Amino acid sequence: MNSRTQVGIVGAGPAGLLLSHLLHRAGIDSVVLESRSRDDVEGTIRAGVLEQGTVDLLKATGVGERLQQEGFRHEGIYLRFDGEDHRIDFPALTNGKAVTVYAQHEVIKDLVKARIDSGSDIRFQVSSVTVHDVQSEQPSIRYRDESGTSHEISCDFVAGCDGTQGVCRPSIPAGVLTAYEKIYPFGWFGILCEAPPSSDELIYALHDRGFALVSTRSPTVQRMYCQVGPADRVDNWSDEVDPADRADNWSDDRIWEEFRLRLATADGWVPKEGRIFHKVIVGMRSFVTEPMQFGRLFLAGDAAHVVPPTGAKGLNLAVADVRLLGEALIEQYRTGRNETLDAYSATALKRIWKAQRFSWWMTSMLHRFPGGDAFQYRVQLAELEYVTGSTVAAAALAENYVGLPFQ
Ligand code: RFL
Ligand code: PHB
Repeated sequence: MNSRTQVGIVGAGPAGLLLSHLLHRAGIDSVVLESRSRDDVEGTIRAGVLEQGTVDLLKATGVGERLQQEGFRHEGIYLRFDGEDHRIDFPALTNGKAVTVYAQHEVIKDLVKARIDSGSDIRFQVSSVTVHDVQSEQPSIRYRDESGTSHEISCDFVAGCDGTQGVCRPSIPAGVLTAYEKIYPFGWFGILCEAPPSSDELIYALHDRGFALVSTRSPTVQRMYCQVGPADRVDNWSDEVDPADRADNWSDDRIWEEFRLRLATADGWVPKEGRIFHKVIVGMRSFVTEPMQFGRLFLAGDAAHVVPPTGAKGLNLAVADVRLLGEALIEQYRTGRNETLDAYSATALKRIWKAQRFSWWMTSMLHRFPGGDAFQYRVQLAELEYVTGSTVAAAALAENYVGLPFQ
């Protein structure tokens, strides 16, 4: 079955859905193809921290209502080391900016609803997606629907928003892209539990036993992570590792014991415990592919780059990419001019590399590295002392955490 649209979008994650939304507002048609079901897409637990610019964009484009009601504005984070907290005050250091804690799957629900309410075309549970003729004026996407029927959509442009395991990037011929990658020798063990918040703001802790993070989702659901070693990971790096094989390594008692140890303070802080209902092990890597374009195929979000989660940047980068790509496509349709679209990759990569640097730096400062190098650990502690003791150093962290300007 053949059909036509203006922009064919592969992937209904934050990048694909938001791009479709931005294009729709400018009167441009798109079709979003997603391999998973709507329930799956809306139920995947991932990010939680939205930059100021992400929040402003979602609100300004009419998908920020629930975010405004249910999201939590956080005006700082704590860096905890040597058993003491040191607060980074975002508004004071960034001219009033802050972040909002609002789960990624809630952003997804808001975007899917907006797309469906406006009658737009999202096709879930598709398979065998392939992209064709992206170097011509008339690219196309082929796929099979849930019943196995083959479809072909011809379009003007294709947006590869299909994440780390997608098909768009691998469809680009060998030799066109350059990949830059760094794999870290540890992962994060993440939990969700039913408990009240342990802290009013996120706590990023460095302890002799490794990193720990106290985050939150709501007054009744908390998100916490701790660094785990290579022994807890599978051999190959993977985005999300099903912890089933290692769940026996991590009983609930062991998890709470580890959090109590790593987060201990001189004045006896302990996390508020509750039933753990979700466990995941997340691999840690930095990855960038350049350029983010091949002919009329444009890559955005995790399809083009990945950051370790320590800087809370992945979702925010996906949003920044499609903001830029959306503007460039809108300009192309309105004026027929290609300059902004041709500059998409170079413009996006400037900010992406800065977010890569920040995520790598936060990761390097806050984790124990295997090998037990005592010198490196002392330098990390000195860096934390410096960042929390110097206003300019604290401002550099705050400026990056709340999000660098879009352009
Ligand atoms: P996604 O969200 O992976 O969406 C891609 C979509 O494409 C679909 N897909 C296909 N569809 C059709 N055909 C194919 N062949 C397909 N292949 C794939 C997939 O099913 C999926 O629905 O990519 P996108 O849109 O680029 O968004 C990226 C973000 O999801 C990601 O960067 C963040 O979750 C990263 N991240 C965080 N980012 C933040 O900004 N702040 C945070 O606090 C934060 N915390 C995190 C995180 C990621 C984590 N994990 C689990 C990796 C915490 C964690 C634990
Ligand atoms: C989260 O709440 O999932 C979260 C928060 C901060 C991070 C990473 C993940 O840096």
